[in-house]
Amino acid sequence: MNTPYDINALREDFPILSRQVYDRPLVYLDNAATTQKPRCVVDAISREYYSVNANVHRGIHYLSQEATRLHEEARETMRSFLNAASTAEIVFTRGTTESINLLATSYGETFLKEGDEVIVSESEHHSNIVPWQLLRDRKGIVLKVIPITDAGELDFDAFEKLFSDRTRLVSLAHVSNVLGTVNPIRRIADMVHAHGAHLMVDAAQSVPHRPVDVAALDCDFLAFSGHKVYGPTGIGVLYGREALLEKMVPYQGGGEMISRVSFAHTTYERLPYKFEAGTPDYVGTHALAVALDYVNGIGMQNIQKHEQMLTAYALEKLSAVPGITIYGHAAEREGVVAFNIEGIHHMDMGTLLDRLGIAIRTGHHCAQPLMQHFGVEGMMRASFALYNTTEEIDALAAGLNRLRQMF
Ligand code: 7TS
Repeated sequence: MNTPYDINALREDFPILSRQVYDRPLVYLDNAATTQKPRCVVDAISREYYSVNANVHRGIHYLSQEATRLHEEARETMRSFLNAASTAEIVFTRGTTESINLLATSYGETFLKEGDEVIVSESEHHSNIVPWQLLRDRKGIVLKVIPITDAGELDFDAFEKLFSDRTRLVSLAHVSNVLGTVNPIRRIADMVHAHGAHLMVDAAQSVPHRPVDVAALDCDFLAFSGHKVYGPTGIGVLYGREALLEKMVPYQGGGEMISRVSFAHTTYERLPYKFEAGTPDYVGTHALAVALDYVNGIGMQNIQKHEQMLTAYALEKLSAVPGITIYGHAAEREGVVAFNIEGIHHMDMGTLLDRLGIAIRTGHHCAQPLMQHFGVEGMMRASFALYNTTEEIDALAAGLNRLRQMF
């Protein structure tokens, strides 16, 4: 296998990859759901709990100051990772879902009136659909939907026609969690800005797989989850342009986000703290920074090259499985391959593959409108990470062939 790094050495960093399930070596191909964690990330978590732990931003004592330093250094790591202009633009959240809910609530409350329009696409994850529907119920906004082509790409002619003088925000995935399609965000940002609207990017499936630079993309907001990029669960980021975040009302109220409180009047903290009510997951932020340093150590370009090779290999191998339908064939895609096999329910196949030690995702992938587009209830999905190998894809293809003959 021609990889830009020593994959066997690197797999050693992930202890879980050498465990067995059902007495078979684990083949973990469910990375779009969550990635496994390198030892350095798990160690950072235990090290902080064992030797640093104290609440941040409030203690005069040594431990609190050290925990605060790790937490704020982590914010700088996120800023640099995304190439944001300032740490004021990096809001810590629980993950992509919370980031989008924060945006829908705060942006919606601040900028949107009844009849204003938000545009999403047919291939969004539910977390980039439902928060906007909740906002529609609260404020009477209009939600418009960009259709996709059968290749799984945005239909740009239809997209252009959706804009009106009431369009305020477009919210789109950078990479589809089902089809792997990469949306041309820079081109979209130019379109959106030409119409005087703002662009939110759901980068849950791009940040783990390709360099993401908010300045180069020229997006106004961007969200990602730590657990999909080798970091811990329960921590994520909302990036927002400072000038917009500055105007937006807070999402939640409580400690940390205030400047002065009295019963008559409360003033809010400066950015980004205005959006971070309550004790933050300061261990999670530090561990996520360690994960991003780990990724940077390998090199995002190297990871992307390796995963592109795996994706091409998987598309070739899986295409040869009789009766297979692979969904989407976008010109630019990341390491996600969704498929069905004629006559076999995706859940049955997933259950049997699991018995062979092969972990894939089955079901609607939190994208039911996309399932409706393809006229299916669900799909199987294999998704790759920096530690996957062509041998694991061979195991998947062999498993599919073997099980298909059984049915
Ligand atoms: N947006 C996209 C594009 C996603 O793929 C996911 C999670 C989310 C948002 C939500 O992220 P969370 O960390 O807040 O849950 N996607 C998947 C998946 O494809 N399988 O499991 C979770």
